[in-house]
Amino acid sequence: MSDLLIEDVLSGNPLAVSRSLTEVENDTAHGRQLLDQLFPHTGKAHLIGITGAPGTGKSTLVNALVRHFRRPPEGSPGRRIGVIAVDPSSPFSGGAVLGDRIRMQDLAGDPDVFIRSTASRGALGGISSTTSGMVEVLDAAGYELVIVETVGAGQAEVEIARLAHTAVVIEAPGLGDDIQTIKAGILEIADLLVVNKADRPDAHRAVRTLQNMLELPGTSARDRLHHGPGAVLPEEEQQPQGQLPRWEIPVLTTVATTGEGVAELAARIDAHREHLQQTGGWKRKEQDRIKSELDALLQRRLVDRWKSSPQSENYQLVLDQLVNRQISPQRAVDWLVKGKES
Ligand SMILES: Nc1nc2c(ncn2[C@@H]2O[C@H](COP(=O)(O)OP(=O)(O)OP(=O)(O)O)[C@@H](O)[C@H]2O)c(=O)[nH]1
Ligand SMILES: [Mg+2]
Repeated sequence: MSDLLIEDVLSGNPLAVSRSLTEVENDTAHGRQLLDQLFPHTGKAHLIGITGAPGTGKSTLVNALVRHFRRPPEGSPGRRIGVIAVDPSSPFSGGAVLGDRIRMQDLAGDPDVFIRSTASRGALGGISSTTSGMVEVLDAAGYELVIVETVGAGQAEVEIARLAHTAVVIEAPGLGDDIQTIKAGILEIADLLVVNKADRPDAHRAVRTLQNMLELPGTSARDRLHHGPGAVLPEEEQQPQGQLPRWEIPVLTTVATTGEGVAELAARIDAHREHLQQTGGWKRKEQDRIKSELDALLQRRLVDRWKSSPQSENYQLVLDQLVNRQISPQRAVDWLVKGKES
């Protein structure tokens, strides 16, 4: 495949970007080759993960955020924004695919906004590695903000949000005290918490529940928070000697359908980027992300290699023996990797 396409991707040509995303999404040989060539040009974009339970208003909020970022204050240039919406394969949210398209349609005419839906594959690791590849394409193509929307339903989706520089967890009122994010464990990864649908009467309760949860001992949110949101601290406590300032996880409210609270959310997202850059967190997150991508690719490559080895044919036999307790798990793995007589 031609160098021309690489040049076109790097200059942000929407057609070239779109074609590259398709190659990467399908994990073709050409897609892998593209990623090889694009990788040196990545590392510039601010990656924002938006996650939360189905139907909390993530897509509507992403839409509102993109509009906000595209209407910058007088005198400053608007930022180029890429969005990847990872559609859940779960039948409960099956209708969301069409919904996302419709809601995001009004941004379609803007050449500096690129929106792509991708199907989640259900295979563990599958979503994460193709999604990070797709993020790399948008990053190399010069999109300064790359937003990834995932449903906080499973480990893989949580992983995607964790890999973003800024993880935004969306909640909606109506769940009472039984906030769904606890179950999925996604609260722990939040850099920002948002109660969307704040036009609903019980929104304040959701806010209070989240604030209380941030105070709970033993959660990583608490470790990072230390003091309740909005607490005014004496100067030296805010920044103990030799220690970097702590990020206080805010609990924000939005009404995605009207845009209320969206400017504040956008400002906090920018503030989080500045915080990361000032404290070295940006670099650390980059390293984590690259390491995690390497590990995932390594695992996949090794498993693929094993699958084409003669030993892999024994899998069912070994599994049967293992289930019948005729061999131990350790012996089973030895057999599958090295052969029976090992
Ligand atoms: N009242 C109210 N409704 C909202 C608000 N934000 C979104 N909605 C509605 O909530 C529904 C779900 O919104 P989506 O944006 O599709 O939610 P989502 O989280 O992306 O959904 P999935 O992708 O299926 O998980 C839609 O009918 C929206 O119009 C809000 O702030 N207030
Ligand atoms: Mg959605």
